[in-house]
Amino acid sequence: MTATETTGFPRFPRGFFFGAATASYQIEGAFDEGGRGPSIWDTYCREPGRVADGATGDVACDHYHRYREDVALLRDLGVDSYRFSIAWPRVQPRGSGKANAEGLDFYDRLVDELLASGIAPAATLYHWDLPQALEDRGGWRVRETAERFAEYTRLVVDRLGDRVPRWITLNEPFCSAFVGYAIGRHAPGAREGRGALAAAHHLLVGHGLAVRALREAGATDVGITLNPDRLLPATQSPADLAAVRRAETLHNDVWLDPLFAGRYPRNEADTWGEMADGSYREEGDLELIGAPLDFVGINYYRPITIAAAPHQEEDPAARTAVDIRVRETWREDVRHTTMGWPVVPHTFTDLLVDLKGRYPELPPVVITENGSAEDDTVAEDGQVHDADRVDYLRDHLHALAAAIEAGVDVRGYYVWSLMDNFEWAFGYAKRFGIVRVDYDTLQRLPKDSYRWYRDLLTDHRQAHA
Ligand code: IFM
Repeated sequence: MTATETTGFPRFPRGFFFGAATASYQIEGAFDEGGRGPSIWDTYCREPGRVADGATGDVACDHYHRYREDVALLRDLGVDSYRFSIAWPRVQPRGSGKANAEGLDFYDRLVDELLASGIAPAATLYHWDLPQALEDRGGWRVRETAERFAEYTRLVVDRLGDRVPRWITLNEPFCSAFVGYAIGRHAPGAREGRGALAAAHHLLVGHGLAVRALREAGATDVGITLNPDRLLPATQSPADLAAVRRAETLHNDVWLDPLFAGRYPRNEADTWGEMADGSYREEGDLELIGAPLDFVGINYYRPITIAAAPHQEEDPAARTAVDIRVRETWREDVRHTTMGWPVVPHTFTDLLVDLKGRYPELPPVVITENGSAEDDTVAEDGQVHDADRVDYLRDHLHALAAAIEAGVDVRGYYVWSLMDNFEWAFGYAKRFGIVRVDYDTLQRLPKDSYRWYRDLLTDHRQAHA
């Protein structure tokens, strides 16, 4: 069978690894246990109207107490690796100073449990849960946060570096900077212009400093996770094409250019004008940010179709926000997941091939997230028959295999997510898991997609036996 046939399992090269991913605030719960301090998400969730149904991560999936059961699910699934994130406020409750031993103890136990189950831990150092105390001092708008991030990284790698083989500095800094500081749909909920651009830069500086700390501790498999988008114009009109170029700057070039091309994005003045004054940059930052990586993590879910939109000059908030005058349009021709995201698998291949063409220095790729939120229900037989998710995963894995055949060096794939969890501003309304979580009883129930993924992994092993 070739990788482009979409029936049956796609084929991956020998040595290709498979995993499942989660993130601390989305699953752990235990928000006030073990000396954990408040994060920006604890604060944001308590602000009325921010999160659907007033949901919080206070309990989430209670993974903090049930991690053994979750590792057993991973073991039965047969994954090679588990990608989780470390909650900075568990390690440094106020974002600076000495480590909170109890916080590190939790990750120590988790890592040992994974290793005992034959699963390689992959730790993300920052998946959006900034200690609130640091936000109170300016958050990612200020360079000090990048320096604190390096300090925190050192504490974590000193404790876990002997057993965690793979490290990811940041998850989707696009969301931290722009969804958090420009459009306010994520914590801390700010709507700013220059503040968001400064946050983007300081996240990259924090990444560079963290890489340095990890290298000093001897880490040899280090990367960053980005969510570059496949941006398509709604029409071929000059206005829509210009809107796509602005969106490219924001979604892609801000991150990829400094990391893999040694430059700041070329279109930033056209996109933001004076707001992008660069005053937050210092000499040497580009060298720091562009230090070689062992892999780049890519999270991919859907393409975005872009049309030009007028400046919202009547909205005072929009005037100060990072306003790129674009809007996403709905596609009539394809299925959408419950996130409202269009399912167009070949765009996954296109994105990866295009990235490789545009960034010759791109390191090997690891897909650190891919999956879909679907309308799951428990059937009369007590099972979740999530056929739409199985189709989504199968078609995207075929698209990934096609990118590899086309010459992109992809080393592994993590499904998002191991289990249903707190989907940020959507609360618990969106289910991405291959394991269902009953939020009343906290019981876990593997879905059909879990069994499909397990069979894929078995097939992969047999093919290379
Ligand atoms: O749940 C999120 C995750 O935290 C980051 N990447 C996208 C996922 C789905 O929205």
